[in-house]
Amino acid sequence: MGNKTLAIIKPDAVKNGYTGKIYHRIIQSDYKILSAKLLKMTKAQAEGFYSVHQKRPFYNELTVFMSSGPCMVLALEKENAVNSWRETIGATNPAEAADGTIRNDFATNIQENAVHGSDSDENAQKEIAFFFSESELISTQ
Ligand code: IDP
Ligand code: MG
Repeated sequence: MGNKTLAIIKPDAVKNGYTGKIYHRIIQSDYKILSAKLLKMTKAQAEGFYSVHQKRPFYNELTVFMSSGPCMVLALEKENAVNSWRETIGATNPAEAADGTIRNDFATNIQENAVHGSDSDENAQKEIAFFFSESELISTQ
């Protein structure tokens, strides 16, 4: 059993029709999908999810964007899941994301950057609990 991380296929990627492609990459990169669901966050939910960024100048714009349309949230498991997933997605700014990363291939700009990834095991646990109950973390593999 590996560590867990929270991934989100953000509203820009869903709207642009990349959900299937990104889901496929996740499977190809050997993550176990413990759970996945499509949802549309309210503004308040997006504010809660990104509360660590509330002092940042982009906080309002970011939470408007994250509540602007459906996204897919996924609980992933893999050895070293947090760092591994951050490598798979690439840098926050797609202009700086390495070739072959999800953000390089599918992001629009630094805000609408296709996917989310947790930044530590501790935050991964909190973020997974934000969207999933224990009984939803099941895995198909
Ligand atoms: P991360 O998603 O790579 O962990 P964070 O710094 O945690 O990046 O920022 C959270 C999210 O806020 C980013 O994924 C992006 O959507 C948005 N964001 C980060 N920096 C900027 C910025 O300078 N302008 C607009 N949006 C930003
Ligand atoms: Mg972050």
